[in-house]
Amino acid sequence: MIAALAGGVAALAGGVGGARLSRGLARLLGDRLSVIVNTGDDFEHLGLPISPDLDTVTYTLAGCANPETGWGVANESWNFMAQLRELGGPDWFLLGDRDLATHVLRREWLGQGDSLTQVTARLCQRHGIASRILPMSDDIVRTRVQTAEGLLDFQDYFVRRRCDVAISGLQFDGAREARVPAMVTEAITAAEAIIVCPSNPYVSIDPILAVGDMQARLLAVEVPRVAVSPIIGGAAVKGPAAKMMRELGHAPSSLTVAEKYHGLLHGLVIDRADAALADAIAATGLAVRITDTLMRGPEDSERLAAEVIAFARSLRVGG
Ligand code: FO1
Repeated sequence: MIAALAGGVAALAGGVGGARLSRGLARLLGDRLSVIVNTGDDFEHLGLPISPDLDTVTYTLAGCANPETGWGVANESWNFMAQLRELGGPDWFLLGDRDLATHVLRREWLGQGDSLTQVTARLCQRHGIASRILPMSDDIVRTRVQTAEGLLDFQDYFVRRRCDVAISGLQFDGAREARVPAMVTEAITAAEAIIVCPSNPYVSIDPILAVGDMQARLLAVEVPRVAVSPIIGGAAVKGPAAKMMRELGHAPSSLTVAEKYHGLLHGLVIDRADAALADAIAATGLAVRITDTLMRGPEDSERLAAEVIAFARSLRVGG
């Protein structure tokens, strides 16, 4: 644990890269970390409320995430899927037996009147997680992908279609009317730094920024706001971020990430492989920190988290 940043850190995250940096931040900050998580990927499947990014962050912080996929639970068994298949049920979205318990409990607790924030807090408590994992909203927001074949629901595009169709845009249905939960507002207000994790800027971070007055709230606090680029050497560490950049007319690079976050950030952490872009990124007005950003295991996560915190603390903001 480090004594710096006593007021805490608010991190914005979605997906595996976001979860892995959150893991490092959690190891350093414990209950002084709040992770604000994308719920635009959430959907209802087989009558169950699935929150993939919340669960990925929760399992990763609990140390029980599947290390190969990044999502789902380690040492999973697949009896439910095997039986579902045998009975002719939809088998394109894989729900492991252990993971299934999370979705069933979420259904139960939401049905009893708990908010998604409360459900997530209960799951965190049972996993022994000291950090706060906070859905970006308790209201329903759904990411939809604009393609030549029409509008696709996010999981339809991402999992069923394996991103096999070019995208022309994204929309976050319900985001404008959605409210920022009180606990998210408190986390942002108390934070001594805002950290945007190396998540996909288009489908993980943009939905968070689109919720109600989230962006205004983030901009209102005079603390350093830094991001870690999810792009290394022109490629995404995981997922379709680089492909999306190309399809949306941008070169897949950390410079594109810098331009995408223009106005939101004070600094960007990039990988050594992209050191040649540092001057161009600095010219956009951002401070730049160069380091190894690939996170293979918990030690990498912690080292990168410590660097990101030190970088944020080195930046003078406001006043
Ligand atoms: N991703 C896949 O590529 N295939 C799956 O079958 C799949 C199942 C799944 C189940 C639970 C869960 O929490 C996540 C799951 N994911 C799966 C990952 C997930 O849908 C995406 O990685 C995120 O939505 C993008 O961040």
